[in-house]
Amino acid sequence: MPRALVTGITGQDGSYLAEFLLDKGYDVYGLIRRSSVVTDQRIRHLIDRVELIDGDLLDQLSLIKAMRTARPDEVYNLAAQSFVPTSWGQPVLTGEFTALGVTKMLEAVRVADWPVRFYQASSSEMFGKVQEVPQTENTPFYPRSPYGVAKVYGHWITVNYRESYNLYACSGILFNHESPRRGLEFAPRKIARAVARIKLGKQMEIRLGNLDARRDWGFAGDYVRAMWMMLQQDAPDDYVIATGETHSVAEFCELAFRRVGIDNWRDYIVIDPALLRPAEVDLLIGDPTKAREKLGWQPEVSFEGLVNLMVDADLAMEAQS
Ligand code: NDP
Ligand code: GDR
Repeated sequence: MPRALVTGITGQDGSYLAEFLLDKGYDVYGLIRRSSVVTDQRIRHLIDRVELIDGDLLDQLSLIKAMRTARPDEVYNLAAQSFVPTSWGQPVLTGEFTALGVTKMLEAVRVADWPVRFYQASSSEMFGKVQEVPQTENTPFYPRSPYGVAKVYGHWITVNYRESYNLYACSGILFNHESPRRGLEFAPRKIARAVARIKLGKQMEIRLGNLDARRDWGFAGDYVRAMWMMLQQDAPDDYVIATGETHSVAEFCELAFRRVGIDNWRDYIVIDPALLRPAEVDLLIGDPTKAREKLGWQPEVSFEGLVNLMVDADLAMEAQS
């Protein structure tokens, strides 16, 4: 049985990746950090099938121990401080987790005395103020937040360990991907949940920031498949994972409200200046040609399909609570 160690297993992507790897017959180990509250909601249905190991990206020795316990063939480094606005409030912590945490995980992989393949969760936020449209693996980076800057470090240290130590290390440059398991603070989930609550009469309005920002949004379930595919190739490489379509936050709102039969959606939106960012990423659109041609990867869920599945899931959840 192949063995995998997933950092960030309690997050959105970690939960989908763990399901995917279990279905493929992997022994799945997940790194979990201590908390005074329970953080395993997204993987509770898998809890008897995965092995959780205590550890923290900030603690080098805990990562080395996790490697020794799991003895993985593949490491998926998904753990990070992943919310962009928080990165302005806590830039140092974001750098420690999201940038230096990658080096700590790579060091733990480097000292292992068996072959390990490594995946780093890089981000379209590295493109920031985009230098080219659409963005490819060769588009220069211009990050616009401490989070984006930290991810650029994580990307380059992954490339550097590949070149310095001949590690099988890949950087997946993933564009925004969403699901009903997305954190409540991210725009698509915030909108889907609010629309469901408005439909059910539990909420009157949605407070949002920039409605004009455009993102290339896909479904998380499709994107974790690409992570695995990257580690099954003959040689390690970096890939853009995206749909190749871009939509505004306003379009997301419009479709979400339409799903519940509300056309006058703008009447429910309140623009809150506190939600605007010090520096915005206005437009992202990825070119997934390399992933399609080399990995054979393609997304299966469309933009409208994604909006609908998220609103439907939140409607079902809100109707019960
Ligand atoms: P989430 O925010 O849902 O999950 C983050 C995970 O990291 C959680 O399991 C969290 O644990 C864990 N974590 C945070 N800090 C530490 C730490 N110091 N030590 C150990 N674990 C830690 O993120 P996603 O699942 O959405 O994203 C996964 C990765 O992909 C992240 O690196 C993100 O930056 C990146 N990414 C995400 C994209 C997206 O659209 N979703 C796009 C591109 C990149 P806990 O539950 O304890 O908080
Ligand atoms: P992003 O995702 O910053 O792209 O990072 P988010 O959903 O937070 O923002 C997308 C866009 O929506 C605009 N926006 C709002 N955003 C939030 N969160 N809340 C609001 O009320 C709101 N109103 C408008 C934002 O300004 C922005 O333009 C996500 C994260 O998962 C990162 O970890 C990942 O690397 C990138 O996607 C790719």
